[in-house]
Amino acid sequence: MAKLYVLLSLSLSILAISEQKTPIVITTWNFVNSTITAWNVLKQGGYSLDAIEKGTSICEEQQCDGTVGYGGSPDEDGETTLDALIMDGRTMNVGAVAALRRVKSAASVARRVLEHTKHSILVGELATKFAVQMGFHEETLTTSISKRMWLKWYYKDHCQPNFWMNVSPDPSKFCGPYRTTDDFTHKNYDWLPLTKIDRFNHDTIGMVAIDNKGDIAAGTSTNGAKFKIPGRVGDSPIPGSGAYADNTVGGATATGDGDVMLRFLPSFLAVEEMRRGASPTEAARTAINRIATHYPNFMGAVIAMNMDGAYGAACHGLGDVPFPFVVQDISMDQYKIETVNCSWPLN
Ligand code: SD4
Repeated sequence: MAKLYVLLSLSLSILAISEQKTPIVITTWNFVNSTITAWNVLKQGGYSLDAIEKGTSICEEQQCDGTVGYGGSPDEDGETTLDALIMDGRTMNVGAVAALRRVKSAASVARRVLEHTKHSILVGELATKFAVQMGFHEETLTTSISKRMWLKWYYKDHCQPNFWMNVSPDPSKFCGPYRTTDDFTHKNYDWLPLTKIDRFNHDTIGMVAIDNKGDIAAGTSTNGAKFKIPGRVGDSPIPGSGAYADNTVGGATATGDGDVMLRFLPSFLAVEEMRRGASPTEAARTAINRIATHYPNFMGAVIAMNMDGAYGAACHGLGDVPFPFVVQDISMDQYKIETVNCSWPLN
């Protein structure tokens, strides 16, 4: 009997080892370098929050496809501003910055908000002041590329497309200052991506990681929407929208048309669906479906992961282009790029 018990528990533990999925990190789009960086933290027994900060920071430094970090997505005034979030699923603590000006390391500033304040989100110029107090360097986020992009939009494209609705510009100009009018001439921006999304036009980095202590963390970093109205805050720094993590369930992160997505807190919804027993894929689909019901033209994706390291994703509005995300877990020798088709039926 004792022998049988030993044998049984041995085979159960072998089963457990072979099914081991954590530590694990998942990352939106194919931001491979960020995934590798986060994985290196996890592999060495590091903390999930460190993996998220380091992984997203690399994307900021490398200006991942121009949509993360400095020198991308200039606003209407030509300035690049940054949004970032970091969430600790062990403590449910959050740090975030939104519309951060003149500081490159948005993810690390978000981490300082989490660790050195009782607040959750700091914004704009005053977030910059906080960052400087925390020892961050202030510098321009404009590059020759972002400057050229803005000059073309302003002078050649006459400030089109833009995010205004029901307004008209000064009659002598193509662009602002705008005034409200019922008889507006500007075309509404109907939540179509400004440019076709392909592998060279990626979006926000969102990451979820579980470390070898079983603690989960999630985070995001982005330079937001191209030619946004100055002061705009997207979904990425909003807890429950850009990302969410809860040690008792799992985590999720989102990318896409942030102004619309943040109205639905898709990351929170995905986590809550998993709490109710949904698989990560089902949970991500529910979150996407909720948005699509109201905004059939929106573009976005959600990736979700439970505490066993099972993960899934859903997306919408990318046309025939599948949505890629990167995964690395303890069972893999190397990261893996997964894709999900966006044309699953919306019911
Ligand atoms: C934003 N969600 O600021 C971000 C950008 C993004 O696909 O992910 N776009 O709206």
